[in-house]
Amino acid sequence: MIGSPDLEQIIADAQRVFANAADTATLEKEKARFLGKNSALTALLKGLSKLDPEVRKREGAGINVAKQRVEKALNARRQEFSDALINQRLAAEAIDVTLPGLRSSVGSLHPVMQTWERIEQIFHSIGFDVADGPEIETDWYNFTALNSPENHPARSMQDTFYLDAKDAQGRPLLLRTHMSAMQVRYAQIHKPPIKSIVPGRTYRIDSDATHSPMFHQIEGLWIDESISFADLKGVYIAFLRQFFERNDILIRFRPSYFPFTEPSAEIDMRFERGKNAGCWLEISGSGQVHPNVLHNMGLDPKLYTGFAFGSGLERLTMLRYGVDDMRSFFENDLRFLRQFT
Ligand code: 2NL
Repeated sequence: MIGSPDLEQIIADAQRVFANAADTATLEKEKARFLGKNSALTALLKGLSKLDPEVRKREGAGINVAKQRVEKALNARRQEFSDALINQRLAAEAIDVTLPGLRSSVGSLHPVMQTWERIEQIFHSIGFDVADGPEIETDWYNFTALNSPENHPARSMQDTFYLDAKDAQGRPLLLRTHMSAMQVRYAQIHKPPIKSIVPGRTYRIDSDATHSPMFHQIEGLWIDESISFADLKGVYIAFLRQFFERNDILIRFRPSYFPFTEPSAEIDMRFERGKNAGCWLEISGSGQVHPNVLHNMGLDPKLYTGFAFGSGLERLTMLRYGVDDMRSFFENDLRFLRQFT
């Protein structure tokens, strides 16, 4: 029966049906039809028992060959499905080694911090020591030592952030309103000549386009046997020229009042060329250290004199980069901040 039309038909049917199976589930279902218990091939094999041994042997061999060809067709289709699956996976998981790597972006210093570091570096280069101290101060260091009378309006709750807590001596604690408090601490533990700058965060109840409740201040102090306003002028103009990286800067002193200095002056500056040319800008407070303050530092006012100044870092940064609203520094808008990287 080898080559019998029956068997050839079964093989041809199986080959066609397997080849047309759309997926593995269909293929495995069709396998039962051609090779399972109720298939034509199984029926033929069962029928062999009724035949003579001679005939049975010959026909059995033929049926087995047919069965092998059906199985071969089945396995070929199975192989096609598993190849397709692997190829699909390979395509999906392909790695493009030419793509740029993923890397986390590098941050940068806030513009006010850049000003801070720049100023430290400039003053350090002309012999000033850099100091830092507590943001929570005592009433004594922030006001009393600085010759601010007990009933001075700057002490009122409106102008300052007071803490509920008190210090060990029961004295009121507050957020420092200027860096002068730290200058007093510094002067108490150093001997003249005292040449220090103290940059830091300061706090006042003040909030509009040119004032922020927290702002950064840098204060400078130089005390020795004969330090005068002339030294202040020389130091400050040298600082401004380095800070703005230009020489066409003029400054002027405008009489003012601070409890901790006498005489006191505002320092105004002016660019001779370019943006803002000819326009006086208030840039710092300054003065000769008041004798009472020298005394509170533990220094003899008859022996020593000195100058001090206090400048806002935000203000200096605004002028250097042409920023016109101080609040931009505190909004954390990356589109603004990235301009300073
Ligand atoms: C301001 C004004 C100023 C000082 C700060 C000072 C420090 C000591 C003694 C005397 Cl220890 N004076 N500092 C002097 C004059 C003005 O700052 O409000 N600037 C933003």
